[in-house]
Amino acid sequence: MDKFSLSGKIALVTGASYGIGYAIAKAFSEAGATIVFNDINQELVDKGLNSYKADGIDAHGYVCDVTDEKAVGDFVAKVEKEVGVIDILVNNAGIIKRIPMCDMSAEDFRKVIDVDLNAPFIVSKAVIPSMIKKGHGKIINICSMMSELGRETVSAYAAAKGGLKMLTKNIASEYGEYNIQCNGIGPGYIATPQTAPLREIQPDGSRHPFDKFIISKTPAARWGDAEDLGGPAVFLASDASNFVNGHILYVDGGILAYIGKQPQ
Ligand code: NAP
Ligand code: GCO
Repeated sequence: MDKFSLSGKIALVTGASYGIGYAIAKAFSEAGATIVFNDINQELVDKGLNSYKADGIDAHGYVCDVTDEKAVGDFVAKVEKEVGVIDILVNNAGIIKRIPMCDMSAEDFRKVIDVDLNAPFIVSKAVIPSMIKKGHGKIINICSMMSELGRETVSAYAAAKGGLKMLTKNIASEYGEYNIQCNGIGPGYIATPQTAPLREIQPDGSRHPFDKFIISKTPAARWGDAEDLGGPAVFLASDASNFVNGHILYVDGGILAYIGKQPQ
């Protein structure tokens, strides 16, 4: 079982003050890793540090906008000086803008692409050289159901997450010979702040229509919890997955396998 241990490893999880990133970082810590995370402002980093401390985790938090290539380069250099070379990178930071495509501005479209696709490229590019020197590395890109499926109002997000699936495969192809494995995790519908608008209780006290829709489309008949992603992430970050490369592991309760429950 030592193959699943992350002892002695330094893991960077981007955008991990809360949500899925936080849950993955917590699972990594429980597997022995040293946790480094960033968020977009000091308030969020402080919030994250307090949460990690409350969970008994001595995390290292930094302010960094993952879309800013120079800031990311400076951030990674600072981490390497203050903590050590990054062994595991999780490109988790992400945004979504739910707008019908023909109503969406090019600026909004570009912003989603910038955070959800360009940033994983920027951060991966910043950490790979040291992974090559060290002789190993793990990169995990947080993809989505929208890496495979479309739906109304998420054109930019789906384009970004579809692109992230192929960036994952390309990093795997280009850097596999250096013992760097790059894989993706495709969460299903997870109960986090990002999906809170889709689960809001209606004025009459009923569940949100989209909430009921997702329950009908998920064999597990529930939304995922961020903690459901911890184990799969530890697997992809550990030596247990050293021959897994370019794979997108869907952690979705079975959504992609299921046509959906017949309406009653
Ligand atoms: P979330 O609750 O919105 O958290 C995203 C985190 O990323 C926030 O801390 C956010 O900071 C940070 N962030 C955003 N832009 C950033 C930037 N430019 N630089 C640094 N940090 C930035 O989202 P989540 O639900 O935990 O999702 C995390 C990842 O999983 C995202 O990539 C998302 O697309 C993906 N995902 C989510 C679901 C789901 O159902 N929740 C399913 C599949 C995939 P702010 O608070 O300032 O925005
Ligand atoms: C949406 C949701 C989804 C989830 C996730 C599903 O509006 O459809 O936000 O996109 O965030 O990506 O895997």
